[in-house]
Amino acid sequence: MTSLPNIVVLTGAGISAESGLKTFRDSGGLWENFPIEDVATPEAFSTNPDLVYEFYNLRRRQLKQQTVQPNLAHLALAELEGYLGDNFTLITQNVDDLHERAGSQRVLHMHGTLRSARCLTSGKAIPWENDFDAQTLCQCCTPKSAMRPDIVWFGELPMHMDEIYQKLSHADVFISVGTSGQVYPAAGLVELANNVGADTIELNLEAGDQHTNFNQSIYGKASQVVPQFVH
Ligand code: BV8
Repeated sequence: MTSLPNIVVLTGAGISAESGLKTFRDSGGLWENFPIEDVATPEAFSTNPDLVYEFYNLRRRQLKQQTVQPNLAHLALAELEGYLGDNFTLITQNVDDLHERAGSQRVLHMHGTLRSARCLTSGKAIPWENDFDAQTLCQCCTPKSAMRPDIVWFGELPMHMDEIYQKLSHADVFISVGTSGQVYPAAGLVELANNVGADTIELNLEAGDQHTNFNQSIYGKASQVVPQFVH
């Protein structure tokens, strides 16, 4: 019986673009109105917490709009997980829940998630659906402590890195979908995959910053190229 390949997939904002969620660096992207240093750093949170809370409250509200639904790329990856089981690993830089809503069971959100908050006392993540701000207190600690968005900001250690490196060390195939490859350590994962001899494939609208590090690249919209590749 032939063994199934170990496939590791990394997704970025481009996979959610056709679902109506802004990317970061395309024209009209998120960072156009909110420069990175103003909203996605611990320093920004300590100097202007209201702006940072509002940036993530705005994106959480957008995510809950009826028009924002998983697209064919999310669905194809959920199908691939169903077929490969434990031989499939999905890593995302995205903080939306579209992979889960498409049926993906195990999603490694290395930059955190919009639909949780983090207690500043215990560091625990708490499911969170609505807006919150500095006055909203955690229900998990006494005395009630403040919370922060459950997001990994620049200068902070991304989540699940031990598991990500462990899965990559056994990868036969590494597929990158919808990322500009500008943010580390996510952008460096393709080189780790190359180092273990994995076949590396870039599925993106255009060549990302890491395109020379991939064995092959297929350019086009994620909702078209991902299902074609998976099927
Ligand atoms: C770390 C928050 C170390 C979540 C994000 C100075 C100080 C400190 C660190 C650094 C520094 N200089 C450099 C660094 C490292 C830094 C970094 O890489 N900076 C870059 C800018 C150079 N990295 C970090 O700080 C990381 N932490 O290094 O910690 C450490 C070590 C030990 C102990 C403690 C600390 C943390 C990085 C995480 C930062 N958080 N966001 C949020 O607000 O959402 S990053 C942000 O960019 C998002 O998370 C996003 O996921 C990520 C990557 O962006 P993409 O997903 O690629 O999106 P983008 O718009 O760029 O590209 C979209 C692509 O899709 C495009 O290519 C487009 O063509 C394509 N596309 C568009 N439409 C479609 C499509 N493709 C297909 N179909 C379509 N329809």
